[in-house]
Amino acid sequence: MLSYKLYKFFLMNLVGRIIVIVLFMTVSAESFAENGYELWMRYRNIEEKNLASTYINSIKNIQIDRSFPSLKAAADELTLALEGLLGEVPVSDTTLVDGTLIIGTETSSPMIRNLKLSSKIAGTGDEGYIIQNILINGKSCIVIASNTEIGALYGTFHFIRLLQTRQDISELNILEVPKLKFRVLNHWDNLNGTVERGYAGYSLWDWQRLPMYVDRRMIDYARANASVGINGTVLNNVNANSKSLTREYLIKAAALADAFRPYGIKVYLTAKFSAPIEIGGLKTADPLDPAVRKWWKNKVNDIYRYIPDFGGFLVKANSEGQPGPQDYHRTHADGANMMAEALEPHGGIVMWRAFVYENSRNVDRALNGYNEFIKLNGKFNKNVFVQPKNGAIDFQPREPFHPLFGKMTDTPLMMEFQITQEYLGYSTNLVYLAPLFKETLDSDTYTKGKGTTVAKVLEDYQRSNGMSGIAAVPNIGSDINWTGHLFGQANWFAYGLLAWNPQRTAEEIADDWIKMTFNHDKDFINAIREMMILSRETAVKIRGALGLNHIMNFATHYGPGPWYKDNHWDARDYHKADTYGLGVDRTATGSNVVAQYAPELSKLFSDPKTCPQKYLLYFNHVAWGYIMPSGRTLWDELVHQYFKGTDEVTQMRRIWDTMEGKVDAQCFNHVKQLLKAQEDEAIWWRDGSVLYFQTFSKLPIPADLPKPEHELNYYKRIPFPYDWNGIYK
Ligand code: GCV
Repeated sequence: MLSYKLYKFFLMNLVGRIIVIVLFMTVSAESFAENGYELWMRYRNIEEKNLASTYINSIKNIQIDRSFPSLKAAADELTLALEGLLGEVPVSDTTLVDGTLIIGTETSSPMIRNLKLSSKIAGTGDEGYIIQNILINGKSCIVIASNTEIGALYGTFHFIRLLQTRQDISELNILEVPKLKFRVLNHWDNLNGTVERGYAGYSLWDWQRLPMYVDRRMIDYARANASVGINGTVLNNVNANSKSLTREYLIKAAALADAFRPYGIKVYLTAKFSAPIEIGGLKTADPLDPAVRKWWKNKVNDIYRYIPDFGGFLVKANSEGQPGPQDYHRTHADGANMMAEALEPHGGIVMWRAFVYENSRNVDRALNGYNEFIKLNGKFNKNVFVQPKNGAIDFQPREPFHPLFGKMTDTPLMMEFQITQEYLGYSTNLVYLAPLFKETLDSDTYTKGKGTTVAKVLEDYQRSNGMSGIAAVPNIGSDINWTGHLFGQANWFAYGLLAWNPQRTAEEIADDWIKMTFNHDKDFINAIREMMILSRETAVKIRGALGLNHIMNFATHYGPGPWYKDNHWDARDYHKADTYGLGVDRTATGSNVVAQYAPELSKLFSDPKTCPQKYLLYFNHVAWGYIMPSGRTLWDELVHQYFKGTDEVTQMRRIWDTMEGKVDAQCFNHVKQLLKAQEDEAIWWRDGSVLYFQTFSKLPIPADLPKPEHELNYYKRIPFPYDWNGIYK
């Protein structure tokens, strides 16, 4: 009754109508508050008037042939970007004026053909491009040219980035070629819509409504990836479901492939090794069985009928309960080659994961991947990548590089990073991962002498084996801001740019991301960059100081758990705390992981005096009283690291608090709340871990540091409500 009265009042009464309008405007303003959906493709008006008019004068006419799908995508993106950044969209006709932007290939653009740039464009390969200021018939033009349409799209995104980051565009002479050929995202999305280790909602793929309905979000996903050069996506979880290879799901995957194609993104699927049994009706999945081989051939032929440019398979075999060739006493190479042979005629590849370990407390897990695969070096088909994680354990906050890098001389390795923060506080924590990626990529393997960095090893496979690649498990989900934490977007962005060029620095990538996501205020950029760069070291101090790792709560991978144990797993195997000291002896007197590295490194890692402090406890069991480079004992240093880490989170929170008003209020509050949670959790990690390790060291907390507020049991009992295993297993 009341609502009817109100309704009548609003409709009949002039004042009421005004109230309705004001209410509507308020609600609209609220709904237009920034929610992070645009990612770094946030094209806001350039406020610096002079710069904006310089850009407007330099881009008056766009010449691009929209009949090519990727060029149409480039034109659409430019329209969106220029409308947002400059407030107007240039004309698009064939007249040549000062400020003509010409985009395309020698095939799509007669103008580019006439410019005689062939020799320069030839050097850009299949995906690269040039961006250049050129005087054509006395007119100042900008040319984005490439061998392929996708190269031109990448060049267009690069050009837009120049505008977004306010670069001078009057003397451009850019030539870009990706350093790695396959730049892939390995989604861990399940067919039921959940995402393994995904902390940004549910899967993006709407299996129920595909292929009839392809959400606009699929295009935005493709735009985001193309903008940073990602060219492949594995749609489903490595803990695979054979159903994804059935006709029903292939049709759905094909619809996604169609949507992604103009953006240069190929679709890949995970292949469950036992699929011939589960969906093929065979009695075995033995890779040497002719019927099984035939089944895979037919299945692959079928896939290519639906997806003509299908990328290939990603396989997790004989790992964590997944089936594999060893079930039939065959090798990983036997399994991979069977699939590779089926894919080869179509140009597809196999990405065979090296994440295998014996689930036994008697064997150091760090040894397994190397031992299993080194003996198969050179035994794989030419279209097979072996894919190790960046470290030998499991996407830890810090690990030394996987010892296979540099050692698999005859089989190409494809790096696997993790963008989703499985061990880094999910999407609650702000941890900028570019420094982690860089640390691995820049690590010197010494395998072909000093300077044989992991990045170089990856890149060199292009020359030696004709293929090179990198993959990462993304942090993307159905959350409105895609990644759960707004700053998680920076990790997706950074991965893409580093996959394109591992030489880029974490700092310059952070700068670009901040400018594209937030604003151009110098103080803001400096402070936020500093906070981002610091964030990874901070996370390490709290979750894996001095080379510790895998000491989280095992059930959830969230929160501290150096005390954790169940029937199969004991955190003590990963830290080996005892009354003598701390750390895992992986030298010759221990599990001898050091022997898997080049002699230079093996020697370095084996001696606590020469072992880099960041890997000290990964390779050595060190006495509590050992004097560290700081002059403190190991015990005091460890406790100091924990306290420094939590202080740094507080510092991050305070930096952000000063940014109120400099970023959109909704974004500000989102990050503010999460940083507070991060601070509380850091204290949980710190106090719980310090008190636990103290039960072994029996030493007091250094006098200059405060004592934990509670007893050890308090920290052990803190529940974590989101029990991942309970929900999804
Ligand atoms: C996809 C870790 C994770 C698993 C993941 C596995 C893998 O063990 O906890 O969720 O499974 O790595 O990379 O295969």
